[in-house]
Parts: sequence; C-alpha cells; structure tokens
Amino acid sequence: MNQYAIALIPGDGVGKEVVPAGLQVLDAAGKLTDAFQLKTTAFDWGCEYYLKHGRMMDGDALATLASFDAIYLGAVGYPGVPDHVSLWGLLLPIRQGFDQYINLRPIKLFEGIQGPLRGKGPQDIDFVVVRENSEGEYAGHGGRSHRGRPQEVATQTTIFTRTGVERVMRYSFELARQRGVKPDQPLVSATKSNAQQYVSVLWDEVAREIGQQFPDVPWRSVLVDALAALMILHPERLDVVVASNLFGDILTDLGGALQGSLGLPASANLNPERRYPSMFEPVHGSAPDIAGRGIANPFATIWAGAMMLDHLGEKQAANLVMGALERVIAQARVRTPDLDGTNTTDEVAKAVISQLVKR
Ligand code: GGG
Repeated sequence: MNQYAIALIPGDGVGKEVVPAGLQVLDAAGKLTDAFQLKTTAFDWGCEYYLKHGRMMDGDALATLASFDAIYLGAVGYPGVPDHVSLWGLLLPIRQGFDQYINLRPIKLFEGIQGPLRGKGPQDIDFVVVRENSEGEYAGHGGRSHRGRPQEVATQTTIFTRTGVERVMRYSFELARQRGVKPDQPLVSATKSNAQQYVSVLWDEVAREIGQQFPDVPWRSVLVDALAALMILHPERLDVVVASNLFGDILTDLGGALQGSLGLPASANLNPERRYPSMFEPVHGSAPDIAGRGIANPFATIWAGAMMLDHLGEKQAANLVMGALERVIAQARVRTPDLDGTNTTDEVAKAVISQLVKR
C-alpha cells in the first residue's frame, strides 16, 4: 500500500470547512481502492495565526513543507488582515518557493448544472487554462515611495523571463497534444501585445518558437480582451488556453462563473519536475460571508483532491472520485446553497462518498 505525506493548510474562512470534507472523500477512496493511505499533518497557518504571531506561517514553513509529497490547501484571506499581506505571506511564497510554475485550472460545465450561457451545455464548456504561476504580474517586483505625499509613486513591474515563458508554453503544447489535437480547437495563447510591447511581445515570440517544435498542434494568439468575449460567445472553440499569471487568474474566475458556481472550480499548482511538493486548492477564496455556517460547497476542494491523487499516481482513485462527484452533481439531490440547494458541506461530502463505488 502506498503512503503519502500530505500537508494540510485549511487556512481561513471556508477553507477550514472544505478541506476536512475533501479529506473524508480522499480517505474513503484510499480505503475503497486499498491502494494508498494519506498521512496528514495539519498546519494552523493563515490569518488567525498572523494576528497571533505577526506572520502568516512559520519562518521555516517552506523547509517544513519540503518533506511532504503534496500540499492540500483551502483558502487564504480574512477581514482584519489586508489581502496583499495574506496572499504574500502564504500562498505566493509557497507557489514561488516551490517553483510551482504551472497553475492548472480546468473549466468544465458538469451534467446537471444550469450554466449561465443560453444554448451552451456540457458539450460546449470543457477546457483547461494553464496559468503561468511563478512570475509575470505576480513577480512581486516594485515599490512605493513618498508615501502620503502628492508625489507618491507606486510601481509593480511585470517580469517575463524567456525561461519562464518557454516552460509554460512547452507544458501547454504538450498538454494540448495529450488531450488530442482538434483542428477546430487550436491551443490559445492569451496576449496583450498591442499594448504591452515588451512583455507580451516576448510572450508571443516564445509561443511561436515553441509552437514550431509542435507542428502537429494548431495554435493561435488571442488578445486577452477578445478571449474574455470568446469564452462567453464560443467556449466550444477552446480546449487549452495558456495565459500569464494575472490574465490566467482573471480568466479562470470568469471560467468559474461559466461552470455555474465559484464553489466548483479546482486548481493544481504544479512543479512538473517534482523537485518540490505541488499544491492543490479550490480556486475560490475564504468566503467570509458564509464562513462558519457549514454550507460552503466542498466540490472544488474534492476536485482539487482528485487532481492531487492523479498527481501522486493514484489514477484509479482519482477517476473514482471524479465519477462520484459527477454523479452527485447530475442527480441534483444533494447540493449546497450556491447551487440552489439546502444541504451542508458535510452532507455533500457524504453523498460523494456514497457514490464512490468501483465499477
Ligand atoms: N483557494 C486559495 C485562495 O484562497 N485563493 C484566493 C486568491 O485570492 N487567490 C489568488 C490567486 O490565486 O492568485
């Protein structure tokens, strides 16, 4: 039996509710397949920790986390701690410190969910956004001077490196190839090279160079504003989208809306070379408005857990969890309020477990 050391960081708000729910499902999948056990260690890092200790996580957090096989994270951020403090104190140091340069965010409308787009069903909305996760607009480069004076200045420099763009492009072209080449769904590279004549032009040049190494994979470059419109008007034309850190973040919230609820989309922060642990999390944040009521949708966290199992090599269990999730959604009997249901987080997790059957 395989054993995996998993670091749990529930974090803030609903993160503390959805991570235990997700873990129940993953443990049940381990028992059912008799293939693996998750040895978990929970860390109480987050905004409450910050208010007590003046930092979001331990000073040696990365050294501690480095010994784990994967990290399962809930959400970060809570009123009382500025958002940039919580994000730069926990999530971004882990993504950057562990060189998790791929943020994989699948966008899929599940059977049984009424999406917001007229005339578009599950067959039309099924694509993956590959978000560059280590640099770009989130490089953390910049500063403020002359604070509070009329001449105050703030800069936030976008940094694209050739290495950084090459590796995210290569990953995306390989993913498009793996998903099966479809001439009517070329890989889309999100750009803004009309306005951003340095960073986005480098991005486009590298896309062309890497594209030449994948002559079988059709691709095109689309301005990010036009891409936002395309996601609404013709999502069926999308299969793999590669985008910079900020563009990818914004587009995938739009993608979450296309899925019918922000309680659904999941994401994987991957270090593809496996030099460091990868991290799996729902796309959504800590949702302080519903935190503590036990009604947060655990779907995204369970889905992120399935991505973690897949990454660990437990493909059978990952597929069983996804199948169970899809059946619960399709049956529409057990749902949290974001999907117009009346059930609790725990009831949804239990419903998913009840659908976990070997077929
Ligand atoms: N689930 C993790 C979380 O709290 N995400 C909210 C957030 O603000 N994320 C920013 C990002 O993904 O860049």
